[in-house]
Amino acid sequence: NTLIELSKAMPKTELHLHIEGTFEPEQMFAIAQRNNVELKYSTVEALKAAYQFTNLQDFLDLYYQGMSVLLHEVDFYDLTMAYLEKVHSENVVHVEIFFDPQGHLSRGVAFDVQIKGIHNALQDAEKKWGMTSKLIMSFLRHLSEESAFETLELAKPYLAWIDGVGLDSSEVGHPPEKFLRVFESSKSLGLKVTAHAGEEGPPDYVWQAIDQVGVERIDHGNRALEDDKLIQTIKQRNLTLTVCPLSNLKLCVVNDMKDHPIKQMLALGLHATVNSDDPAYFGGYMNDNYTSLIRNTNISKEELFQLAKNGITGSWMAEDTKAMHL
Ligand code: ES4
Ligand code: ZN
Repeated sequence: NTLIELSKAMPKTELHLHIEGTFEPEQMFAIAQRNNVELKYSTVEALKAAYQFTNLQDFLDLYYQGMSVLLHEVDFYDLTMAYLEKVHSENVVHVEIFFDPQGHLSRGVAFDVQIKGIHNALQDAEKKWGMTSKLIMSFLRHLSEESAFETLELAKPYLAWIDGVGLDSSEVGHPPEKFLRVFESSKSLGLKVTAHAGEEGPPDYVWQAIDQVGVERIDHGNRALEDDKLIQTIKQRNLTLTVCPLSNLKLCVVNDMKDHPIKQMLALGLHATVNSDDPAYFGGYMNDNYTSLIRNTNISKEELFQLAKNGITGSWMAEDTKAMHL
């Protein structure tokens, strides 16, 4: 299939990627062993067999378990470098990755341990391959505003390494407005702002993200399509949607890849992009996401190019760097 070959060869960006969601079972067992940590599953096969989710929470329960073997700086380095090597081989030239500091702080792993490991891997990828990156610290929305503020405080010595803040974890019941003040403080520190919205949560959460929080991007945004006025507003404000096809399928945000709304988003003039979210859990990395769209929808070459272009324009690269890629 020439479209598949084309999508593999295109230079791509990844704008929605949780580094803890790149934890492949084999690597998880290897790090568990060297850290003398016991996993709830005794084999790689048993763990993989548990990757059958019907919603976001099913997945998150396993995701938090999986990351519990990460203890030392080298663990964060190895995790990040394995991901970067993988996507370098897929012609990804720029990545903007989330990490969840609170998922590690709660287990006694210090902020500096986490960020040093991740940052050093990002730096090495730039030295080795010229792959550029941004790092986004994400607040866990099922935790309190106070906990998010404590996390922001811990990040202050590392602001030179952090480009923005995000909002992830269990969406329903934890609207963006819960974190309005944390996002205001983040912005005043010079951080960019994005949030997961409209993955499982209603269009109103997307409205809150854009009108109250003032996000520069929307992560997922699928349910924005239920509200015509919201669609027009997202379009008028040139907001990028970081869409995650295989994630949507695995978490039952869509029932069939044939019904994936990404072509509809493009037709509406929305700036949709293709991303892998948590590739180790959702059945594929960047190229697998494109391949699945090509196999299951009648997506055209022009649409594939548009998605890749949107990944450049919607990134947080400097404007002159974007121009170089376009
Ligand atoms: C996530 Cl797919 C998704 N949604 C919300 N929070 C997350 N954390 C990691 N992956
Ligand atoms: Zn996500």
